Amino acid sequence: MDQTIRSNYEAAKALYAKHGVDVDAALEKLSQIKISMHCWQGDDVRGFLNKDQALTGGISVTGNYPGAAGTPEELRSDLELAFSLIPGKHKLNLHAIYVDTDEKVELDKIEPKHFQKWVDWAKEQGLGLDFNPTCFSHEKSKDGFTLSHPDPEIRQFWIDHCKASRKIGAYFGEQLGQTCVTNVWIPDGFKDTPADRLAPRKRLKEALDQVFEEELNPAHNLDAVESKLFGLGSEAYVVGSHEFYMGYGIQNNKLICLDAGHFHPTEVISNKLSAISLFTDGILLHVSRPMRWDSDHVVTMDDELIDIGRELVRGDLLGKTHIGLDFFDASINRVAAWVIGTRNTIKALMRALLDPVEALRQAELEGDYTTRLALTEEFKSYPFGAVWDYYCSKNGVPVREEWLAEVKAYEQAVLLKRGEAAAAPVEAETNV
Ligand code: RNT
Ligand code: ZN
Repeated sequence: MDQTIRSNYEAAKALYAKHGVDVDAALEKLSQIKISMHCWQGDDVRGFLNKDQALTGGISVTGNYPGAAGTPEELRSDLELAFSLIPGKHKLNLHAIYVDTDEKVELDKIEPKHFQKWVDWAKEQGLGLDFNPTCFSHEKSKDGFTLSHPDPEIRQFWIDHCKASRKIGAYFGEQLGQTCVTNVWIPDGFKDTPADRLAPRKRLKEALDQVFEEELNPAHNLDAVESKLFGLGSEAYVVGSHEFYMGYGIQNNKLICLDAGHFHPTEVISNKLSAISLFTDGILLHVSRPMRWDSDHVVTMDDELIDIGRELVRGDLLGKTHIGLDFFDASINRVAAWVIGTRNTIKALMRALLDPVEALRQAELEGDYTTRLALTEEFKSYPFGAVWDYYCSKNGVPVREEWLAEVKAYEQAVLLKRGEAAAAPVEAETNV
């Protein structure tokens, strides 16, 4: 290891030690945390099932940066580069539309075999897998409803799809020896004020009961449900609201998924973790960055990311929280987007692990809020960068912005040779 990196680390360690922070122990803890990196940043949420289907469901990718992955092989190649630039061993989060098969298969008929190539690859790469049914970008979701659709036949199609997805999740978990989280998110909702808010929620509740009817081994698969406040085209009403899934999750022992972009603009998920943790066995996070709406920008080191890390560490919630990422930006290099967002998430957790939590807690208990504020503010300029450089170097990944040169070289050698970008113009749809 570079001598400067090591000596900077030793100096930083001594500073943190003064406040009782054991930096080596913090890094050991950090190395145990797996981030579930989402595959869909690599191809603008297109997938390989119905490649001509436009992205629907009230989510949107803007930008036309060249080089989006067009095949599973291309996506895996991009992912391999991204993972090689991120310290630690992590997970990949797949969506059902990312099937890798020559067979023409419908969503309600997907089976583990259609994902075998992903499983083989994950084994080879030492990665875990998570999964999601894809209840959007499909002929049968075109009027904006899936599991809560008034037509029982359409509803059944989506129920069958979600059931099939859970089995795939369980297969991933069993094959890879680590639990797969299968997360159900549906876009269902109304653009304008509904006449009946209750009926769709009743239908959704009943549909979910059917989806989750079969008991699966929790060591292989855990189910999660993801709420939302509004989407494009479902501004007035979303069937699967926060209250709906908080109730459903607690009553039925499902993980509640909190997506950072799915609440009112000034509402933060960091402040929800301690409360929800008291009533559930586990939580799933979709770490994202909303900008004025659920825009799914690449995660940056902003106050909310730091606060999410702090809450997980201070509430001792790391053991029961599954940390997934959820952003999609087609206006920058997509591999870089993964690297920036994932490195930031890990770095924010590291910062939280380096906080003088005991000293802060003590000050708070004594009513010494002056010390609490003073320490908090001074720690913002403590040399966590030296610790991060050491951690990257120790894990054999590029230090600081050195990773960018690798991404740029890959862009020249591979991405720019791929032709047209995947994202279709969406201006007409995004006038919000
Ligand atoms: C949509 C949800 C959902 C999706 C992914 C692609 O608002 O956040 O998690 O982003 O399933
Ligand atoms: Zn999400």
